[in-house]
Parts: sequence; structure tokens; C-alpha cells
Amino acid sequence: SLATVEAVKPASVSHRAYGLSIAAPGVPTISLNYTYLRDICKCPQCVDRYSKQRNIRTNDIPTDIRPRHIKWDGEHLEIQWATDIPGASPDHISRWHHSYLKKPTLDTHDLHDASNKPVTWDRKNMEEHQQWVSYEDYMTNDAKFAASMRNLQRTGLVFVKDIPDSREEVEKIATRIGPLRNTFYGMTWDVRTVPEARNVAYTNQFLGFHMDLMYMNEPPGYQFLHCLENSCDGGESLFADAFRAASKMRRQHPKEFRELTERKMGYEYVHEDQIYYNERPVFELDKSSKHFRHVNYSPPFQSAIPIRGKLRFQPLKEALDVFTQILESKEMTFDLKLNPGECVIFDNRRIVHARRHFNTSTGSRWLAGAYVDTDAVLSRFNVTSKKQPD
Ligand code: AKG
Repeated sequence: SLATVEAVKPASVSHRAYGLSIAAPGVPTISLNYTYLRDICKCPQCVDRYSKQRNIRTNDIPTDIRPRHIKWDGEHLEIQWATDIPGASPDHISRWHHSYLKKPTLDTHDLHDASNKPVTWDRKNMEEHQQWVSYEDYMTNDAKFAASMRNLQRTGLVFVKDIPDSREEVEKIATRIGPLRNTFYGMTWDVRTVPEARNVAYTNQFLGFHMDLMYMNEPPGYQFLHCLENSCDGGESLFADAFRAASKMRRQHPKEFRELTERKMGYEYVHEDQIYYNERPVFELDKSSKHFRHVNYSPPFQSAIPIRGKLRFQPLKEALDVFTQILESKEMTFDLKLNPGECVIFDNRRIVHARRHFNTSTGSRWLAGAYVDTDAVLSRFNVTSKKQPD
């Protein structure tokens, strides 16, 4: 027999053997199966109120589960069950707000969430709208910190200023967002010239646009560079939004663009005691093929181009020429010289960074660096924007 139904007018609740629909003015029509509804019951018997982890398993729900009573108050749907999971308390009530029913899952990895969609930028945008936050506000003012997180999510590049002069600060700035990502460079690391450097970053040479650790399976999502000393001539930092450059290339050079989505580059870090290698295309698109997931660009760490079958080097080389030209154009490249007490935070899977040659006889240069993984940063974005459904 069918369930009894109680609904505020003018809502209409239609229920059938396997599911129900609610049509009410002002709320989206909800149509869901009973097995699905039973599965997302959030009552304290089904979901532990402290750990928020589930006590029921999807496979335990009888396929023919039925409601006894359905109630709709204009905002909430309530169901008492006629048949249920064996052992479930007969008096438990499943209750949901319609907004939860409309979207019961979180999209933490969907960077294209409507509210914090990436807004790509070029040099002019960045010169006019750089996002600076004082260390004091970043560390102690939750609203201003949340605004910085929103800016970081949108533009992939923010700056902190007025930082105390200490090597310890980069860790404090990074862990305000999430735990440090450890790598063979250390929990935090120093960018300084050293003799016989194992990394071109640790010289005074020009270091062209790149992303870090492309030779790892899971490159770090976000990078922090805190400037402690920068008194020498040169040593300016350069940044470009690779999503912006890639979008332009897609419009103007579709054939070359496709080459960089289809062909894989090899990236490596090879020393006697360390051998890291990974292959990835320069452009990674999301499922819809509309948006970018990552750009993977790191010429200094490139290996030989991987050959699969017939060697087709020329089309790839031409595609790289096109992308590099767009990326390095005056239109795309934003530059500034970091001063002591300033820290840049950027999305290492979207923003390319570079630095100009510096003259060590005119002064000193020292940056302290750190990484935080994408998961931890996305979690912080979610918490600070409070977009989790209730
Ligand atoms: C890196 O460590 O990845 C760098 O690119 C260093 C940047 C700099 O020296 O400004």
C-alpha cells in the first residue's frame, strides 16, 4: 500500500512504488528514488554525530524499501519508513533540507564552482588588481584571510607583505592554509646561490617560466616564496597565467593547441641518489573539455620527448613555440621585484613563474620556499567560503 502524504499547499508530492517527486513554487522540483533517499539519511542513527561517518552501508538497503509517511513543509522533506534496513530503528525519521536534496555532493575538486570561478588575467589586469594582504591581517583577521583565499582561488596569485624578518615565517604562512608538503627539497627550502647547484634555481642564472616538480606523480598544488633578501641587481620575479595563455592559443592556434593536449612531455630530476620521472601533456582539460585542469610546463626539467611509435617531433616543437611565445609576450607577463618581508603564494598547476638573472657582486638574494598540496588548499577554500551544504 502507498504511503500517506502531508504537504503544504500549493506543493504537490507525487509518489510511486520506487520514488517520489515534489513540485513546489520557489524550490527546484525534487525527484528521487527511495533507495537513494534512504542512503542519504543523515539522522544520528545513520550518521555518527561526532565523526560524521556513516553507520549504514548502501548494500544493506533493501531494493524494495518503502515509505510509511511522507511530509513536506515547504522546505524540508521528511520520511518515515514502512520497510527498512534490517535492524534499523523503526521510529527513525529521515529529514533533509531541499537545498541538500538538490545537491547532496560537494564538488571540492571542481575549480569552476560558480562563486569562485577562476578569473584569468594578463599583465595589465595584474598590474591594476594585484592582491596584497598584510601579514597581520592574513594571520589574525579571519575575514581578510578568507578574502585572500577567494583571491587565490580566482587568480591563482596573491601576495603577503610586512612579514617579520625570519626564516620561520614561510612555514607559518603556509600552515595557516594547510600542512606543509614534504619533498626531497625539505619541508621548507632555501632559494640561494650555492656552488655546483643541483637545481638551476639555486644559481644566479636567469630561470625561465616553469612549474615546480612536474617530474612527480602528484606535483605540489601551491607554492610559497618568502623573500628574505633581494639587494642585488636583477632577481625580479615573473608570473603568467598559463590558463589565460592556453585559452588564447586554443582560439588562435587550434591545431597546435590540440598537439599539446594529446602529446606527452617527459619531466625528470635525475641525480646519483634521486631518479624522478613523469610524463604529462602540457594541457590537461576537464571532463567537459571546456576548462583547464592543469597546465604542465617546465622546460628546464624536460627530458627527451617520449617517443610512442613513429617519431613526430616537428608538430610538437611548433606547438611549444606557439605556446611559449604567447606565455612570454609582454601582454601576458607580470613582473615585480620581491622585497624582503614579502611572500608570493601561487597555484603551481596554473601559474608559471620565472626569475631574472641577478648579480651577486651587488648584494644578496635569499628566498624561503614551501609547498602545500591542492587537497589541503581546496579544503581551506571550502571552509573559508563556507559553501558546504548544511
Ligand atoms: C623555484 O624555486 O622554483 C624558483 O623558481 C625560484 C624562483 C626565484 O628564485 O625567484
